[in-house]
Amino acid sequence: MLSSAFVLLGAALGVSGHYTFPKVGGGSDWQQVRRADNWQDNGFVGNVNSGQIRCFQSNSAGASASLNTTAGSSVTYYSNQGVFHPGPMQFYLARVPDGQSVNSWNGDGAVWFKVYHEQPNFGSQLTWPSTGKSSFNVPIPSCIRSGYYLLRAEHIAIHSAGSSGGAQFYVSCAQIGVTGGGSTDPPNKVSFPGAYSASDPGILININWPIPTSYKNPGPAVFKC
Ligand SMILES: *[C@@H]1O[C@H](CO)[C@@H](O)[C@H](O)[C@H]1NC(C)=O
Ligand SMILES: [Cu+2]
Repeated sequence: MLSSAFVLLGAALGVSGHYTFPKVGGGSDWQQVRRADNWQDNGFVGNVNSGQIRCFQSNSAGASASLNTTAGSSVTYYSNQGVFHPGPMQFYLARVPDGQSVNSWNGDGAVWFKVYHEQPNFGSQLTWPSTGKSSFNVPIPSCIRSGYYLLRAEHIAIHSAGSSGGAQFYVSCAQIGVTGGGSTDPPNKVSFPGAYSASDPGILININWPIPTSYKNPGPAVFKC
């Protein structure tokens, strides 16, 4: 009785975390996605300088499997429940260096390039294409090299991002093998942590007043072949 009252209170105040991104393709939860530290509590990363901002892991433990896909196709990434906070979905790829294993590589260095981010619709309030969705099609660029990659899913919840540290990052990394690729090594890659600053305009932002008329996605531009 008491504990359920606390759960309700937590939900009403929005203090509890809310979703994970545990699955890709036809797999099961945390099979091809590395088990994130929030797998039980649905929590979020609040500090952009934390090591957890990369894959929401403290240990870089590999997944038990990888999902193979073809360059130029797309991968479906799933959340465990509908995304309901306002804010952008974003996806990044990082290629596992030759000679290293996708099961143990930790994603260190300026190796991440963005393959997707969403923009809101502007009006009397911002609305986001991701709201209510629990599956997301991630485009795998046709020109990138074949090989293994980490695919990083991120939803940045900005409902209380008007003060520094208020944005909530829901993150996980899937292991994917890409076949049929080209020879392009995307430019301007970034590191995690490092890609974001707490004062980035898309991270420190009050979406309630005044209602923004533009939104700058955190991180680099989306890579296009
Ligand atoms: C999966 O992708 C990797 C990386 O491109 C490749 O080496 C491997 O042969 C692929 N596996 C299958 C079953 O196609
Ligand atoms: Cu929440």
